[in-house]
Amino acid sequence: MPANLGPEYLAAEERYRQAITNEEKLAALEEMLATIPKHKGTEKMQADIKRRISKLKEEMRVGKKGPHRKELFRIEKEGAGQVIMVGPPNSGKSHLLKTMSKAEPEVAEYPFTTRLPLPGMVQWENVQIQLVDMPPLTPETAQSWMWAILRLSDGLLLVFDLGDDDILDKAEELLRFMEANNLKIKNEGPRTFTEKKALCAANKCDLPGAYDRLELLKEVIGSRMDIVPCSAKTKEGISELCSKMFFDLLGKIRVYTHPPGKKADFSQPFILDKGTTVIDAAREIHKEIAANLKYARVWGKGVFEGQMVPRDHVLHDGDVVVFYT
Ligand SMILES: Nc1nc2c(ncn2[C@@H]2O[C@H](COP(=O)(O)OP(=O)(O)O)[C@@H](O)[C@H]2O)c(=O)[nH]1
Ligand SMILES: [Mg+2]
Repeated sequence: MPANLGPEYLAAEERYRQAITNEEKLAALEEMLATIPKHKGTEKMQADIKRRISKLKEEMRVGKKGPHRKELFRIEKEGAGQVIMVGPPNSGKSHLLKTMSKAEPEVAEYPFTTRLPLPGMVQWENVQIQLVDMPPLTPETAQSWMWAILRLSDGLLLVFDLGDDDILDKAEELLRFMEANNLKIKNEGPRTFTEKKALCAANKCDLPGAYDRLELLKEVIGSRMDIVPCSAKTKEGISELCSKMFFDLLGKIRVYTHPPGKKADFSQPFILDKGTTVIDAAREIHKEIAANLKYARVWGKGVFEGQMVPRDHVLHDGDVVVFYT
């Protein structure tokens, strides 16, 4: 009997072939099992997928416990989110990390100075963002662990050099190279694990002719992502870059809360996803609060001071919410 595999199954199977991490493999296998037509002709295939799932789960279980199987280049996430820098050599990735964090990457005029990923914490207002410096992403230098790191990240920061006359070619080359390696940029709507949000840091805006090249860059890639002109050297645009990383690339907001009758501590925000409702926020902050929530009051955007709001009220950056249980 022919298997008659549908497009959903075939797509999941393709994702399985392209998966790099165990989590990606498992997600794809489970989707294959869910979408495979259930009849006699596919019984062997179903059994085979089930076998692969349990083998992988066992590997992941053992790997987590044992000290030897740790993934070599997994970068432990910290702060509001993990942003990985991607770009051609010499665009100023290491210099940006040095300017924006306390990390001490090597910055040099000659290319290929950076050989390993280096994370640093960027303090912006009252939040921290993890920014990771990487070796350049070119066909000559890319290695499989680099793709894995990009896929596991929360967002990509594409760094280009506004002082470089070849900036357009280099930008297009990088995007093409990423697509050829199954990493697409997608800033709107739901994403699969081969699609990532991206923001562009158009670095070295202090150099002559930078703003003319910026206009050209906007024409070529501006429809696909936001572009922030900045300079690792003069710090121009760095604060806007951080704000866009937090609100747009990571899609986060800051919410403050305090027990009824007390004052809010504005140095201690709760970092939540954009679109979070009052009840979701309560769940993130304390399960017990969520379970017993009677009502909430909000001081902030789109409400009058201390307005009583329903559980599905959507919170905004800077809102203070007080839960009553
Ligand atoms: N004028 C200027 N030079 C920069 C800027 N950022 C980086 N550079 C210089 O560009 C060169 C390459 O920088 P680096 O951070 O090592 O590039 P990477 O290969 O992308 O990590 C170094 O000589 C830096 O000093 C900038 O904003 N303005
Ligand atoms: Mg570098």
